[in-house]
Amino acid sequence: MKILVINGPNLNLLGKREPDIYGAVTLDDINKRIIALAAELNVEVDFFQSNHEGELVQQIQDAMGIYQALVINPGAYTHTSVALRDAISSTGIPTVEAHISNIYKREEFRRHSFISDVAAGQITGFGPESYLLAFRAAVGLVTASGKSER
Ligand code: CA2
Repeated sequence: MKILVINGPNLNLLGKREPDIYGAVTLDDINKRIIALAAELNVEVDFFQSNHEGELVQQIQDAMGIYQALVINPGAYTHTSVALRDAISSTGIPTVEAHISNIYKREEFRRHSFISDVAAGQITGFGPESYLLAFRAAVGLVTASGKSER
């Protein structure tokens, strides 16, 4: 089983700016934790981060036939991107949406996600742990679908 973890704009700054909102843990630290979890669960994992909407769309398209599930934190594109939504929806790859902060406890504009109703589910507000919960959920989805050997 192969799972791709995708991060959108500005998430490369984690641990380097605004630690009061997003914490002191870097994206590299989070990815190391995910690698450890993937080893424990005996699945493969790759990572992709981009600040560019089109690159994120392309990566989702390129994931078809390679990855059985996606974990995505679309960053601010969560609240703006019909293109990302359409990419997830049209590829049909089971996707778990993850957010570090609780998007429902912040500004009103963060309360709407263009991704949530094309994702299998959403995990929001658990800090870096959101990624690990989302990863476990993604593995569970693939296992339940019986497609882990493809
Ligand atoms: O809580 C999340 O994971 C978000 O997806 C993070 C996005 C925000 O626009 C979403 O509403 C919720 C922002 C990511 C920005 O990351 C930064 C990290 C460090 C310093 C500055 C920005």
